[in-house]
Amino acid sequence: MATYCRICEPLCGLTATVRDGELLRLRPDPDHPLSRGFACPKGIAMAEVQNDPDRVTRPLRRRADGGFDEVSWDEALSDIAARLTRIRREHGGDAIGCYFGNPATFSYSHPLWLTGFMGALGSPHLYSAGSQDVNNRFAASALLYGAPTLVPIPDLKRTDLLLMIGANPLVSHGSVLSAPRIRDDLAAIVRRGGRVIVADPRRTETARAHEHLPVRPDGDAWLLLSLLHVIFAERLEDAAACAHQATGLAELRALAARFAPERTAAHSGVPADRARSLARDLAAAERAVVYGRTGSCLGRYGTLTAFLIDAVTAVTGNLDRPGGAVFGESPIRVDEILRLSGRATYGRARSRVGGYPDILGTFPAGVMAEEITTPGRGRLRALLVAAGNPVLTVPGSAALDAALDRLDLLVCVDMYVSDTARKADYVLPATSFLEREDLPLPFLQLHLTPYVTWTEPVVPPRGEARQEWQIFDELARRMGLGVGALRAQRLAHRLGVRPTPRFLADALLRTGPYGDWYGLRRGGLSLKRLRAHPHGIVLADHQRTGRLRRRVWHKDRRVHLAPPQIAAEIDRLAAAPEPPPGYPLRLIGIREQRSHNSWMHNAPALMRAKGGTREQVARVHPEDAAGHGLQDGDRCRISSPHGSVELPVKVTDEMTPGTVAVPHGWGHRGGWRVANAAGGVNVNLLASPDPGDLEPLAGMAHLNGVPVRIAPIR
Ligand SMILES: Nc1nc2c(c(=O)[nH]1)N[C@H]1C(S)=C(S)[C@@H](COP(=O)(O)OP(=O)(O)OC[C@H]3O[C@@H](n4cnc5c(=O)[nH]c(N)nc54)[C@H](O)[C@@H]3O)O[C@H]1N2
Ligand SMILES: Nc1nc2c(c(=O)[nH]1)N[C@H]1C(S)=C(S)[C@@H](COP(=O)(O)OP(=O)(O)OC[C@H]3O[C@@H](n4cnc5c(=O)[nH]c(N)nc54)[C@H](O)[C@@H]3O)O[C@H]1N2
Ligand code: SF4
Ligand SMILES: [Mo]
Repeated sequence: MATYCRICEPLCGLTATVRDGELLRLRPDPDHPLSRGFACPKGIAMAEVQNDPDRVTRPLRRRADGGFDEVSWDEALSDIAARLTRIRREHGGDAIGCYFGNPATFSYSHPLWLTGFMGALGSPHLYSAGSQDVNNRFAASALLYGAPTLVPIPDLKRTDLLLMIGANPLVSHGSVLSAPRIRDDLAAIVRRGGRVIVADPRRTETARAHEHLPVRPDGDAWLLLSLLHVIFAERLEDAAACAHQATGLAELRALAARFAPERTAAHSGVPADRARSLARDLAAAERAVVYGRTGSCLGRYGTLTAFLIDAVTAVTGNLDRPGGAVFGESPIRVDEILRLSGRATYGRARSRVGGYPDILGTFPAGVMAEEITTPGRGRLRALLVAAGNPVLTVPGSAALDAALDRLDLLVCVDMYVSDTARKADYVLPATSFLEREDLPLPFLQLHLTPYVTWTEPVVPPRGEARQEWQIFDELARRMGLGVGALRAQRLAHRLGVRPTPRFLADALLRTGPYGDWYGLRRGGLSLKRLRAHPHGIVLADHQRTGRLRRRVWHKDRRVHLAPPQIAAEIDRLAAAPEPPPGYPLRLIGIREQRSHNSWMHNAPALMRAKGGTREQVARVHPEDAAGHGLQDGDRCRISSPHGSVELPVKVTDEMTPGTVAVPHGWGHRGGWRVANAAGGVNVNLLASPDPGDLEPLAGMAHLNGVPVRIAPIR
């Protein structure tokens, strides 16, 4: 049976073999038009997650001794609804919060119902993994285009020069971009005579396959400003494109004036001559594009960096052009729906702790701990965590771990007793993606090749697992709340008008840009038509270009290249304080082929290694190892001003000197036995728990470029 993988963004086609309602195996789908028989080891190993004996399959209630009892759904939901209702009555809806993790975004129904539920409570306490990931990108788009949801993708199939900043798609398979054959797409650029330049502090898998540009962690804004400096100083900008598309060019030119490559080299790690030639190459290329991902997001200047990435693309005349950065169009107008329902916001509200601007209605997860511990009106007293494991993924997570004990109620909706769910009053069993119908809603406009698909569940839910939307719907019903984005919807919901997600999906497809308009347009999209195409439908060869004016939300329909927030960030960058003394090295993250954030370490197929089990290691450059008396395989202690962790060292010249890489999502203490046995540490203990240390424009966690020191353990 054909379905698609919902672990990461390529959404590869999978073929599921099912017997008597049980999943026997998953294989790559050779008939999927985009992945064409590709799937990575994680996708295949999802079969082990599906059938994992450690999966939670009945609601669990925590006992005083820390263990869990199985209870019925009715018992669990009645008690949770009663306790939430009491908290709401005594303290208001704004005492109840929700954190949704990365897997939530791969379900079309989960985020809709979750945000509808929070809307009904009128609570601002909505948090997500976005502040450890991509919220800076949305903030930059809000400033550039007036639309936080308008995120360009690199047109890999037609570009001649790709500058990639802080991404490793040969391992991550691409992010904020759906391109299941990205390895081939990158190779094809070079085959056409083009170039792929990978700016990264580590000589990654992607860098090894292409041109590596070694950089210093957290130095990308310096590098990008130096590129702008050269482009402007040498009059290389595409003046016609800028005059047509943008405002603020003269101001941007003035802002970049103080960032000559000779001055930025020490911060970016890129020698001046190399920055100069890179700027000239970007300007000279017929079709060029800059693309950045998590490595460019999780420093101290993430929004500025994301902004400058698009600014370089725009100034060289490559925005909204074939082979440049293009704005994908979705068969469901997600951005318009968010706008109409008042959810496409940036900075409409401010967090109670830290005063951070909201991004699409969410606040930074880095303030959650203090929102729980800070007294006063709006204190967070009850938290629902859905498809997230924040105890391992937010910065300075020891503070959150401790704060969770101060909650009146913690409910986790998960497939496992995760390291967070371990602390929950209730753990509610969620279906896996193989047990639910789906549509890749938020990814539709990020497809390199315009594409749409629908899948039915391939197996029935294990045990008593339920879909998240059903859980939120039922909780709302028991609390007498109406779920919905709009007031009228909520009222209708309370009166019993409860459209299913499937009904909504069909209506949105049919009335979307490719829709059948209920028969008015022959051959148009509907759920019925999609169901007749189990491998999905390719809608066009390329995303459309030349439509920027229609897509930009600023009133003047232009790209704003020099908003005051960005000018202020550039001042902050230029005045950057010295790092704390005694921490000479910089810590960065690393993703591995067989890990997926914190939740796939219980699949035995992903944990096997030559002669034993995989383990988490710190990668260190030979010079740094020698300087600290460390040899390959030694155990070391890595310390920051906020904490310390101990793990083995791998000495490798793929690191740049002065930089240490440690993967996140290890150090398990949940109900997943294989994962617990794998050992390792929670590297986010080294990041700052202080809300004051978040990036100002998007509340991004500072997880890359963290000052650390390293010492052998004798
Ligand atoms: N140091 C450092 N930290 C990082 C990062 C980094 O690069 N460096 N990266 C960050 C990034 S990009 C991200 S996205 C975050 C992720 O942060 P989180 O989203 O908080 O963590 P995950 O590890 O994705 O945990 C997902 C949880 O959802 C459960 N789950 C899986 N599928 C489903 C489902 O279908 N339904 C439900 N209800 N539950 C499900 C899993 O069992 C797991 O407990 O981590 C961030 N943290
Ligand atoms: N196998 C696997 N695949 C995944 C995931 C996973 O956990 N495992 N997670 C998924 C998720 S949630 C996401 S968001 C995507 C992320 O997708 P990517 O961002 O492509 O993934 P990373 O491997 O984290 O790549 C970030 C790169 O930035 C580099 N880097 C670190 N700091 C800096 C810096 O300051 N400047 C620059 N220029 N580079 C820096 C790192 O060395 C690393 O190579 O991957 C997804 N795919
Ligand atoms: S790359 Fe792997 S995990 Fe990601 S969607 Fe494809 S098969 Fe799934
Ligand atoms: Mo992510």
